[in-house]
Amino acid sequence: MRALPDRLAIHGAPPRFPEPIHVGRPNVGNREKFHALIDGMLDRNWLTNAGPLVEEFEKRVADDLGVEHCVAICNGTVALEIAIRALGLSGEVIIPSWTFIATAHALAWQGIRPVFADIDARTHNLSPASVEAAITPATTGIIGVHVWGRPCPVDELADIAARHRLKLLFDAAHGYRCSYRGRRIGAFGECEVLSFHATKVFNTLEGGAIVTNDAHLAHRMRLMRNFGFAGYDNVVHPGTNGKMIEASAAMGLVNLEALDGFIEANRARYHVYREALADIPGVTLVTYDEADENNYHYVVASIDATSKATRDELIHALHAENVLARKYFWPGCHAMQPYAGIPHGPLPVTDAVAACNVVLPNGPSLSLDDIRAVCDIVNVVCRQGIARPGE
Ligand code: T4K
Repeated sequence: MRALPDRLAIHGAPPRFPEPIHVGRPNVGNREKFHALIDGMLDRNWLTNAGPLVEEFEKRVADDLGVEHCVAICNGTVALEIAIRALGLSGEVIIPSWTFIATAHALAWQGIRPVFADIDARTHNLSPASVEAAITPATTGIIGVHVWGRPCPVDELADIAARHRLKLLFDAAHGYRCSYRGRRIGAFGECEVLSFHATKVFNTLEGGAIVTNDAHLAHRMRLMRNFGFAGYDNVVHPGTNGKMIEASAAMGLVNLEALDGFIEANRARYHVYREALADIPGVTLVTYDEADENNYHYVVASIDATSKATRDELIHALHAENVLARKYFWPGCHAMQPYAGIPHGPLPVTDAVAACNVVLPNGPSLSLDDIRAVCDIVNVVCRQGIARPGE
């Protein structure tokens, strides 16, 4: 039986962790290999514009995910913008409100209205019924988001898209090395968009990519990420600057080699959380389906009314201990200032999840004992509550 802390930092004890521990600490592979790749880049004096490292990175990612084409982009948000434009979306596009704000911004930035649909309480992914109810004559597409790396209901969304002649793409920012019914995320819909931001399980410093089996779409997106240039002086398409730089591809090549280890470390820590949080009243972990491949990057819990502390009280107590747990994606995109005026259907599950969700730190930079210590704090706070004024 573990001895639980008898005093917490919110009550004046020193914080359990001397330095902050974060949800999104970067995973970094072999430094010597990274330095060697950077030296090679400097020797060639070729820093960006479809250099050899980016080409190699695209090939490796496409092979890894089992897709024909990978178009590397400077970040996931610009990758979304390019994919949306390349697919010709306009008018209204249905997305979950329960996603990182970039999914909504990538549409609104291009004059397209994001229409928010509700999610499933267990998986936190789009509810097909809510998507279908949100379709109007102005709808041109659906963006499914594989939230926490849990796959969307891909087949149901594909069926809705086909019946209503809508484009279907996926925001797979969380979904690298996760699978849906045995097939790796990356090959679904017209295309899927990846993020390799520093805080993702697999990072390229900043970075993103669009993966697809559609050769024409990939060709168009390659033009679009490079100002529409098809050779010197020959602009054949409207475009932007969405290129990935060589230094990012170097980081990507090194991290792809190390990815199995990152995921194994995540998985081991997720299982410690699962076991240690299992019997705490009011605390429920979002679980991963072991029949599928998962990257276990996000450890997500909900704190319901049977806990003695509210979600916000728990986060307050964790932050005092230097555990920087997050409320991703509170309060939901539909309630964020730029989108608060957009009409939407009922979002009861999104609102309920937003009120109780907490994302806990994970990753190889934390030891298993660190994770146990985080669980001890959750245990004490949620069983005992924290003293409120007047108590
Ligand atoms: N779609 C979805 C569903 C997404 O989740 C995202 C990004 C996107 C699209 C867009 O992809 P990108 O354009 O970003 O490629 C973070 C990330 O910035 C964001 O990439 C991610 N989703 C989102 C879920 O989380 P923040 O603002 O909450 O976290 P941030 O960047 O402040 O980092 C969190 C903590 O990690 C920091 O407090 C400290 C630590 N950290 C961070 C960085 C950057 C480090 O220790 N080292 C670092 O280098 O958004």
